[in-house]
Amino acid sequence: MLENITNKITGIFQGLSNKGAITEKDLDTTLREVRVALLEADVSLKVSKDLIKNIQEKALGQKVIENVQPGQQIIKIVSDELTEILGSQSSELNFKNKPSVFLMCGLQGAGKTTSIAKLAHYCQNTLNKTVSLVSTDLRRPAAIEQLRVLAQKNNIQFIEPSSEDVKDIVQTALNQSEKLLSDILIIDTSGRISTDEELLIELKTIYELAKPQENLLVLDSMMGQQALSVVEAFHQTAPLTGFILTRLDADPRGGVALSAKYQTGLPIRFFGSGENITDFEVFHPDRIASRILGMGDVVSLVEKAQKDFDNKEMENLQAQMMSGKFNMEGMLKQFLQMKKMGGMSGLMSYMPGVGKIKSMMENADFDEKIIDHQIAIIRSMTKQERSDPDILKASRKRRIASGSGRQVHEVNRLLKQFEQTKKMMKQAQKPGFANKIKNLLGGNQMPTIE
Ligand SMILES: Nc1nc2c(ncn2[C@@H]2O[C@H](COP(=O)(O)OP(=O)(O)O)[C@@H](O)[C@H]2O)c(=O)[nH]1
Ligand SMILES: [Mg+2]
Repeated sequence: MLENITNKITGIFQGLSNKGAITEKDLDTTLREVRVALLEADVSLKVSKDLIKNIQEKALGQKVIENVQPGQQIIKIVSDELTEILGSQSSELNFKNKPSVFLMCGLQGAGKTTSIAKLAHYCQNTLNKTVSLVSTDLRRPAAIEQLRVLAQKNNIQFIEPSSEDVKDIVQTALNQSEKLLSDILIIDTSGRISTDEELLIELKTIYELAKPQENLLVLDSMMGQQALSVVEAFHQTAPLTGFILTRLDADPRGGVALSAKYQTGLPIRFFGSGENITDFEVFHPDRIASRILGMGDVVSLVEKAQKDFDNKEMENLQAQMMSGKFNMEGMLKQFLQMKKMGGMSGLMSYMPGVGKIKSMMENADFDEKIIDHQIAIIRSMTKQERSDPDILKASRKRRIASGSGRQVHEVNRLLKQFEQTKKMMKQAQKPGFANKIKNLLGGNQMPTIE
């Protein structure tokens, strides 16, 4: 019975290795689709180009995973790359000062005032910080009233503008928030349809006076290709520390996030997902990455296949062990595979029905470093020694020990372990062995191999 299984597994594995690597043709076809997906998600042209180039380099030559089309596998690589770009920096807000000053900037209608109320609400209710708000938006009288109403409705301290001069307003707010013992002062600013001189000069004035710990640019998800130049203009005027993305509910593609992050390296802190005060969430890079690609299903499919692939490689090793041709080369492969799958305990989690052994091993405090030592020892053996360990006598053992930086008794221990494994494998081929293991594991938990 076991022999049949062995042949079957080996067959599958051979089919797999014949498939080889991702070809340039696979890559071209898929990356063309990815390019369209990026542009449709409003990732800026320059960023899309750069990304495609990076991904091209990464994907070429990667091994093909069985049951997955190369195209699908490339999508996974793209998604990983996007997640990395979107999430490679921590998004903790800076609360070092008291009060910590947060400046919010952005174009008119981007969602600054709404986001300020949301952020204040989040800081008060989730982070237990006290917040004061002030508005410097003197251009639209309704803008100050908007913030005042939002503050009152949500029990947030509102500081009345002290005059018609932004410098005076900011200075007074700094003093007052300090007296109020606020943890945070958030300053609202006025926006424009585009980044004109006047807007930027005013922002610079406020920035230099307030010296904010956070300068957050509020970006509308729907702003499209314009995003890069807006980010650049603001960042040059008053160095940003991060972004808040709004209207992700209206435009769930999120390409703007990628452009902004890629261009500056600064984190996207939060996103707005509606008009209510609680429609505000901490930004999760992986979710946005699959949104941008619009191919979330493919990503999880490939992830699953990757796991199956590791399982297959494992089964192939088992097959080799049981075929009686087991030698040191096989043992080395086994150790390497073990390490790849997260050491001994990781390896166990791939095998169904071995919960008992796993907890036994954990209790026994298995030293994962031993695997590294054993790998080093086998690597110091010649090809002949690996295929026929019987020839290993004292002088060879000494050479191997010094070659691998280990002791002779460790070489001996490895050889003993090898013999034991081999013996166990031989027994496994005898009828009734499966039942023995079954009893050992308790009942019907025998690992099954399809
Ligand atoms: N659907 C949706 N609407 C939003 C979001 N953020 C802001 N808005 C709306 O966008 C409009 C402009 O927002 P506002 O905060 O006044 O923009 P400001 O000019 O930058 O201060 C308001 O009607 C908000 O309710 C969001 O995340 N989702
Ligand atoms: Mg406003």
